[in-house]
Amino acid sequence: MSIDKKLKVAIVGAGPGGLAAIIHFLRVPNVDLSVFEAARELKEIGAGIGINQNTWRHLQLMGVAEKFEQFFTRGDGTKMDVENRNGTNGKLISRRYQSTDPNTPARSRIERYKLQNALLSAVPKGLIQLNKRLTDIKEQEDGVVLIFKDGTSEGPFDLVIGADGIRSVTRSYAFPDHKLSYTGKTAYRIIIPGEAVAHIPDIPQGSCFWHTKDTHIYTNPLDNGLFEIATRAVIPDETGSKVSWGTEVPKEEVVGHYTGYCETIRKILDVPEKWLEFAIFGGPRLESVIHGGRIALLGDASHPLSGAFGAGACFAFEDAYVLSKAVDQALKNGTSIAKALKEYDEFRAPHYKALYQVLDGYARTAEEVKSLNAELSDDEFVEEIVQKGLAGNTKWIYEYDVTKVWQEKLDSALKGEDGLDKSLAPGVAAIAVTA
Ligand SMILES: Cc1cc2nc3c(=O)[nH]c(=O)nc-3n(C[C@H](O)[C@H](O)[C@H](O)COP(=O)(O)OP(=O)(O)OC[C@H]3O[C@@H](n4cnc5c(N)ncnc54)[C@H](O)[C@@H]3O)c2cc1C
Ligand SMILES: *[C@@H]1O[C@H](CO)[C@@H](O)[C@H](O)[C@H]1NC(C)=O
Ligand SMILES: CC(=O)N[C@H]1CO[C@H](CO)[C@@H](O)[C@@H]1O
Repeated sequence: MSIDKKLKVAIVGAGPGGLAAIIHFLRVPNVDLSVFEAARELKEIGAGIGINQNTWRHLQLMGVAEKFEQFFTRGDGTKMDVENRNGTNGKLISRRYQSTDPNTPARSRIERYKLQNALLSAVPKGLIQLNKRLTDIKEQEDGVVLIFKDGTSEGPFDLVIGADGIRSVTRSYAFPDHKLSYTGKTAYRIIIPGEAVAHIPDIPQGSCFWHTKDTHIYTNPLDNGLFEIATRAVIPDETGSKVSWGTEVPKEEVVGHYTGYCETIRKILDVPEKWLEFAIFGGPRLESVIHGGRIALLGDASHPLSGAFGAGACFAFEDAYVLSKAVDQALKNGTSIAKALKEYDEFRAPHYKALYQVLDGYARTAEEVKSLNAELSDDEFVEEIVQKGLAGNTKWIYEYDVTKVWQEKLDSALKGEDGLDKSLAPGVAAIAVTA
């Protein structure tokens, strides 16, 4: 590619991952960016999203953390962070208070649209083309062509980034054998005014997980006086009709799954007349998320973790960062985009693998506890699970600083195999200062 020709990059999807990709790729010199989003307008579904330490780090990196009032809030040691309770009788299993560390913002949970608005504030107006639903992809010698539902096509592009979420059309094209299926689990979620539940006794002051053997419920006071409820239920889909995401269902479809819970929960669940239903889908784990040297997946399009770890947006941010850095390096090195994609793939795969191992560990823990202690009561079971696994060692996920790890990779590449520091060699000096 000649110096004066810009790299034509297309991003498909403007969710958290796509927006982060926009922000990071705008920082890469010599990129001509196009963004296509299926929605007619950018609006978020009524749900909450957790902002953990790592998410804050990325919001800072993207220059939008200051948009959040919560970013400036520091714990004074008295504000409750998260509790685990016995869902059957409400008994406290564990409790953590918000950190007093002046260097870490409070862990907080906000409405999703706020996250979207903050990211959008860093995106030039008009860059995102709305009402552009990708339906097909064509690979040509001169690049990748995107075909949309409205009959138009765009391209060719030198790089296509599939940030089109769990039902990614980009993924279906790149990995035709990858099929999503219903996991047998459904989430019901809703945000209501806090005053609607204020009269109910024993409402926890912070996030709370209420556990029983097969399901759990998550309650959480949000900012602005709102109250969020998120539940999980095991619901077989005999008719194969579960395809919905965020559809409205009446109260009657929800409360029946949680009759075994304590009174506080039953009273809380009785308040909303309508809920949003999220049937949870999953698919085989992809070892590689790139295709043909010109297509890369990120976020839920690459690894839909269905809300596990409450950090899917953050994983998408990490992906976007690494992909942009790898492409930036390729442009500076004068190497191919295919090489950048390979680097992206090789950098991210071990991280996702480690996440999947945690999930496998959870599944094993639940099975082990069940098989070793068949006579355990529901509540003892819950206690064991929480102690052993669910509240277990996932700290590294939230402490993971992708910018640092990426820099370490660069640094070690600059030191030759003989161990000598080559960073001052003329050819690579420029990289060292601009990385
Ligand atoms: C129940 C549940 C709870 C969760 N809780 C949390 C949480 O607390 N914290 C957290 O960080 N994460 C959470 N997540 C995960 C988080 O929602 C996702 O990981 C995150 O939204 C992924 O962002 P994304 O940009 O990859 O995909 P998405 O948010 O799905 O965005 C994809 C975008 O692509 C667009 N699109 C789709 N198809 C096309 C097409 N064909 N053409 C053009 N555009 C298209 C969509 O309209 C959308 O705007 C949760 C997930 C679930 C299921
Ligand atoms: C660019 O050069 C650096 C330093 O030599 C190297 O580590 C990296 O793998 C190269 N990346 C690409 C995409 O060419
Ligand atoms: C461990 C524990 O406290 N379990 C309790 C959970 O709730 C049930 C039902 O109220 C009690 O019987 C358990 O003792």
